[in-house]
Amino acid sequence: MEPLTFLLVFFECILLSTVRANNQTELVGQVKQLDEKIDALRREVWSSTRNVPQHMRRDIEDLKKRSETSENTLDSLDRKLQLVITSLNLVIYDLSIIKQNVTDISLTINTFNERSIVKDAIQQVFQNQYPSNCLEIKQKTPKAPSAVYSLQFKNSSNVVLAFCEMEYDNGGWTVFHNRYDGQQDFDLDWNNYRNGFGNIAGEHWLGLEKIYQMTKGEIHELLVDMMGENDARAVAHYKQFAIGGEEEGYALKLLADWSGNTGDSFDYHAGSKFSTKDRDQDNWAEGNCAQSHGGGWWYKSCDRCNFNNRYSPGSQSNHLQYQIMYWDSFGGPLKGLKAARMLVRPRQ
Ligand SMILES: [Ca+2]
Repeated sequence: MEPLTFLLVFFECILLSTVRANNQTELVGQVKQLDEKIDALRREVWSSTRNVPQHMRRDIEDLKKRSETSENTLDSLDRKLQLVITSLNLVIYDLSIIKQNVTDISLTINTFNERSIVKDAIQQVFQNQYPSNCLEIKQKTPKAPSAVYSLQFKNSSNVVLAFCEMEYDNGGWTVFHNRYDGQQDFDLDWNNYRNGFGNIAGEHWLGLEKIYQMTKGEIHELLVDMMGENDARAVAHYKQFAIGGEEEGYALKLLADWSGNTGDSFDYHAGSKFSTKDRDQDNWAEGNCAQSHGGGWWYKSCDRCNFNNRYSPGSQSNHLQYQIMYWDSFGGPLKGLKAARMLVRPRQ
């Protein structure tokens, strides 16, 4: 390198380092100024905070306390509101029950009114004469409900009470046997079976004489209605049914044209006289079926069905075979029926 060039480079280096040194000094100065300004601001803020007036501090404290009190009050109100909501729910529930009760009462009143209207209509229709059977009531007043009615059988001066079934199979049926809870004793004598016993509106036997009076003038149909295990229902329907008078031993003198959803276990008894424990009219020469089996029935030697024996629903032990209310082709003699009815209606 030439001496001149060397000198130029030397001075350039000195110049550059001088500029750099001046810039650093300037920056340090600026930072210092900023620090001072920050310190001044801090002092100012501190001074402002300390200079908050005393009365304002009390107000702030007071506001704080009020806020806490308000929160407590709100919590208390919330709990009370929950109690009110719970009470309201209970009231709503009670109201729903009351509403249901009012509906029930209203329905009962309507039914009662309807029955009164129907009873009035029946009286007007028969003009103070008694209907001769339930079918006549049903035909003249189709809305007649199932209930107990006064009847006067044809060619008879006696007025009797009987229960009319007005819904099943178009109604018009007179019930002469009804059993469903075992309250009524059926192990009774001849006079009871002839005249009838029990509560006409509940468990009862209408009476052989009445069945005879009903069925002697015109051919009736017979409906046997049974309920077995698990409320299974079975019916046996005979288009022709009649019994003889007392001098004929109230014999089952007409039983024909069977139909139904179970077998015909009554046919075995067709033609048999009625027997009770004090009147043996059965075909068993050595004994009395009614004494051996229970209540009165159209025993032969002895039975394939019996609705007047002991009331004992469900499966039985062997010693009660044939001793219970049963139907041979609907459960057999070891299975007690839960309920049974026998109903008659003039054949149309
Ligand atoms: Ca006998």
